Amino acid sequence: MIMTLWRNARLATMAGPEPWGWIEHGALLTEGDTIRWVGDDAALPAGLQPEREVDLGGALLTPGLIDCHTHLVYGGQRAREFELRLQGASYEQIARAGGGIRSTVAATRAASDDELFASARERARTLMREGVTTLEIKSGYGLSAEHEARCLRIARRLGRELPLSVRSTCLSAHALPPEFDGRADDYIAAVCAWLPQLQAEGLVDAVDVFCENIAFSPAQTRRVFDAAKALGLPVKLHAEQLSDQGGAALAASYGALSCDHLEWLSDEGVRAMATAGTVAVLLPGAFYFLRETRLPPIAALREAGVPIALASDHNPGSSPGLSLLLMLNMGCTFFRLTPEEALRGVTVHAARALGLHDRGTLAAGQRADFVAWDLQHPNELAYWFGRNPCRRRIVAGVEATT
Ligand code: DI6
Ligand code: FE
Repeated sequence: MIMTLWRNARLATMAGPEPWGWIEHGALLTEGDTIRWVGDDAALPAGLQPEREVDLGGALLTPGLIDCHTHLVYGGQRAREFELRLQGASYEQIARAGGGIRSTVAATRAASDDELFASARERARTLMREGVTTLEIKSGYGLSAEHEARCLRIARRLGRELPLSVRSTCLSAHALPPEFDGRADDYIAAVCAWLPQLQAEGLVDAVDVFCENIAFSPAQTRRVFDAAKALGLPVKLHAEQLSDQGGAALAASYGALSCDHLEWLSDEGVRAMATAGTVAVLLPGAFYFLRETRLPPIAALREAGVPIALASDHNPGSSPGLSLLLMLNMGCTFFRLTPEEALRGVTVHAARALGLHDRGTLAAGQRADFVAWDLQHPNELAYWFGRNPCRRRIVAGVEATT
């Protein structure tokens, strides 16, 4: 395996005791797709003999960014709904009137595989251009065995065809499809019944539920989680986005990887997440676009030592943005995260929210996913918005283009 020395860089390794895991005159040695050594540029241990050297010209290097919560595969768009909301309709009203998620389900079912793939690939590329190297993609706009499988296959295909890792999450319990009107429990039974097929086809890395008064109840969430657990699949939850359903504590009792949104999270939910080691995934794009005013309990999460991640939540209804860097900025402006917490939120903690232990820091043994930025200091990642300082993206040790 070829060893490459990437030198003359300033490293925010996000590992070790230093703020940012900082190494001022840094270098990094990769062997194939793995980081072999990270340290001072002048201190490469004798015995490690790189075949190739790349001078990074003093660039800032961070771990590859991880967007740990997206709904990237869908048909159509919902700009008209945005107009209606601007005229006073609420997200909940639109959802209850059969718009919202359901309208995207209709557009998704009507789209061909190639159309769905092409539109999702374009979105993935936009995220990648800003340094994303790992992306989670949820199903949840198919809402039948056939269409959920189709969307998850497209997510897998993106991972095969792009220089990008894709983790796919089954969110079949996202909304009630029209053919199950008034029969939510029957729909949940159907979801639990098709989950083993999706799993057998290798399409599922985790299982998610939208637990909300406009979606599924805690009791229904439990049934989906029981089905996931029976298959050995990890769970995560859209919890406490619009109301406090006690979803976070429920998810934590299943050892959930993450609970996401959390604007209405209670103290009890915070404690349960801390005990279970569940990651809090904050989604400032949805908070912004739905013009929410209630903040997730950041101070309580910090105090309890709950790891905080940030993600785009890209979806056509509540967060149509495609910039993870903007989420760093919003995580700081809206949620008062520090810029260092924000970067942890899209590296180490995002990896953990996906159950991945081989990425998120620059350290020996980790996957060689990293980004070179045209920036002086890592705090600038959360500072600029509408500017893309990403210069090079290295995925599994290979310089990638988008
Ligand atoms: N919460 C959200 O914010 C998105 N899904 C979810 O469970 C919204 C999805 C949509 O409106 O299409
Ligand atoms: Fe979401």
